[in-house]
Amino acid sequence: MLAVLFALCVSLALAQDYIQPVPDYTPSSQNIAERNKFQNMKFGLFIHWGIYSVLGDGEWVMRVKNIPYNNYKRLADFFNPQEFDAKEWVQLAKNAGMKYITITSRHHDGFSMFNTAATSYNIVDATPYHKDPLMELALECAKEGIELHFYYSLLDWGRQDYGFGKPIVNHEPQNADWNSYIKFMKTQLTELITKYPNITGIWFDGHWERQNVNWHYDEIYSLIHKLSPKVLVGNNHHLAPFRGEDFQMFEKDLPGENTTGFSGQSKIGALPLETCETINNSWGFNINDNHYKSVKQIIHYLVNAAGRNANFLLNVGPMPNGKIQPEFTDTLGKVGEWMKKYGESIYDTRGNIIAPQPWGVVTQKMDTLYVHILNGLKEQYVFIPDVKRKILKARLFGHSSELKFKQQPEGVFVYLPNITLDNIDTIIQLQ
Ligand code: FHN
Repeated sequence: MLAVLFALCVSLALAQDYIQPVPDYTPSSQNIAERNKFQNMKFGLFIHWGIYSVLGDGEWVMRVKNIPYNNYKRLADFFNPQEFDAKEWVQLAKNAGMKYITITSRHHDGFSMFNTAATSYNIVDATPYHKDPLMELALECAKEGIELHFYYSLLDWGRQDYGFGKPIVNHEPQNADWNSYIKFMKTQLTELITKYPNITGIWFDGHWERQNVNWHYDEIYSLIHKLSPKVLVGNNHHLAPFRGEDFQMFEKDLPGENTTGFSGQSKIGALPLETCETINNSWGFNINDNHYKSVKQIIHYLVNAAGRNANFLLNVGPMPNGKIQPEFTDTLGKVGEWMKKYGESIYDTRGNIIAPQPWGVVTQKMDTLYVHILNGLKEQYVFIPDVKRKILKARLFGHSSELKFKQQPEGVFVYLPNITLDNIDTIIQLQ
């Protein structure tokens, strides 16, 4: 984690005002429909899984532990996830109330977790497993109605043509082969989009490592949209969106906040939003990390994101045998129970209708406002400012009896005498 922050600080400090070439872009009607669907899904499972999981020390282990690339590559020999079961992962996501999965197809270590002809450094050719788990996952997702996005790292610590650590001159690394690297990425992205059924998103990461190289987004984004107009392009560059992107993501912070230092320059744009966070403190499997978030913390993150009009992408790092540890599956199951009961106030809603309040947030679907009281109240009423439309009815979610309320030009007071607030979320429905 420290290494990530360090890398980010260095890269931000070195950032120049280089303007990336981006495509002329008018999203197709399929793309607009997919964006809408994406916003309706609200909750997704992020998966960081690669040969690094063998060491149980996170996905940055090669850099953090200074492992030479050629030594690190040997991990492929031990990566044999015999217990991997795509059905189990998809059911886990479904039972948690998640509607999509975003999985690492290739992280910064450059190892491809899918069957690719572009490099033999991939799970089918380089590990004793010899199978393609991403294909199994894609088929299972398609069968179960779960959408699948691929995380794809722009940064590569090992390839010669990327030239990690080489000086950048004229927006290209020196003593590397930048054109070859761009071509390599285009080949892999073509494989991911054309060979795997029903892929609806590419999640780029690593731009921040080289802000002043020419990433050829004009070619890359156009290629993706040409191959499949419905595939949503997002890039975790921690900046305002570039033209050609279809959603904007935030890392370890809600949109508009910057408690972890990733979002200092992430100006919120007009695209659908997503924020990602881990279930403990690590993205990839970390055997030492017991900082498990509670069910309440996760539900609060989800509700707070929805109230700010963002999806929540919650990460787990599966173990090298292909299993997801019980601490995670247990929490996800409990989050799913909550979603079964209260999901109506989250799915298909939109947020940012009313600014977040000290007590919580508001989501909206058609004529209903869902008032989420997350943080307790000082008084026996809740005041919801800026409610423009006439309120006809107020009631506690799941109850038929009506609550007293008073609507004034500045907002609505809903009275809650003798009501014990829920420890997680008290939801009031305003019609
Ligand atoms: O360096 C990566 C990190 O390993 C992880 O993938 C996260 C997920 O948002 N993104 C990068 C840091 O911004």
